[in-house]
Amino acid sequence: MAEPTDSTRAPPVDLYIGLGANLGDAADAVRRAAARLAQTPGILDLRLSPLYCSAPIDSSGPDYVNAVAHARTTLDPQAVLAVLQAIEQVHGRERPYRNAPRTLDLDLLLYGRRRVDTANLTVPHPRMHERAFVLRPLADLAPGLILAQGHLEDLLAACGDQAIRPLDQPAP
Ligand code: A4P
Ligand code: MG
Repeated sequence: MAEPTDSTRAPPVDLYIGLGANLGDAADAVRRAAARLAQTPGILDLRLSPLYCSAPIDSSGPDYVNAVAHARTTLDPQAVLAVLQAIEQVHGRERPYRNAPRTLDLDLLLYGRRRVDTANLTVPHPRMHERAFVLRPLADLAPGLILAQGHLEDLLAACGDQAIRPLDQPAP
């Protein structure tokens, strides 16, 4: 069968991915995961936010390193999830229990304006709007973004009790 022409292919979709780690060299894991994502066919023009240090939310262990990446993608949401899980595996991710400390966690936050609700994938990520460790780096990449729950900056202001600081800023 003939390859579809470019005009039959869907245009790339804006993709936001949350990156987090709190075991081992977490900053290195986040940077290397972003580099792997950037090299993945179908993931285009990847930009990584600054890295942040954040206290665990509903989780345990050391502080997390968190960031958000923006890219454009020609992959469908399930294919993106498969890419994220493959990269987590390369980084030795284990899942002893929910919200356990982790060498690397990659979450599909937003896939354009698409909503996905299947057994293994919910998009937008159902908890992103209440977490400073997602909203703060997201605001660096997409200031003024409007989520279903409201304006990004308003949602971030509502998370004022969650401790987060730029990674290069010493702890108070
Ligand atoms: N899954 C469904 N939707 C998605 C999605 N949009 N992106 C499924 C990625 N995965 C999605 O994920 C469990 C299942 O969720 C997967 O099999 C996938 O099919 P997981 O990564 O194995 O488990 P998890 O990370 O322990 O659970 P979950 O629900 O992803 O946890 P959260 O809500 O993401 O929270 N505190 C700080 N400071 N920084 C953090 O990064 N992260 C968490 C994890 C908690 N506290 C944190 C941080
Ligand atoms: Mg996860």
